[in-house]
Amino acid sequence: MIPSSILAVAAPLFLAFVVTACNKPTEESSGVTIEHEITPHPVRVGPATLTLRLADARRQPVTGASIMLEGNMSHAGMSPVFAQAKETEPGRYQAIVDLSMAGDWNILTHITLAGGQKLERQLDVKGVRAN
Ligand SMILES: [Cu+2]
Repeated sequence: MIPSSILAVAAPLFLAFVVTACNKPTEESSGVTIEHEITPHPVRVGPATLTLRLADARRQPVTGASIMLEGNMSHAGMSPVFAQAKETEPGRYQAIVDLSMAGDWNILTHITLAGGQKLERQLDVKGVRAN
């Protein structure tokens, strides 16, 4: 077991690493599971609704988290799109992300739990269709 004081120090460093090397999938140390769903399906250019469900190791909803989304495309030279998720029911968070171009996107999910712990998760949204 790693003492929690070390995790508290390591978490911000890990966050910085993820932001820099954003193709690495994240491994959670918190036991929090994150399920996601994106609509419409298939995804098209324009506003997409991203729904995230957070549950703890006992499968209870994780409430009171603050979630910021950052959408990036796989090519260089395009500025990211940002969205803040709202908790629509306990443990369920929803955001509208404006996918402004057809192609492959990834959505970096910055999660701050009620206790201050930060998590990162990257979601691939490939093949967004032109309207
Ligand atoms: Cu683009």
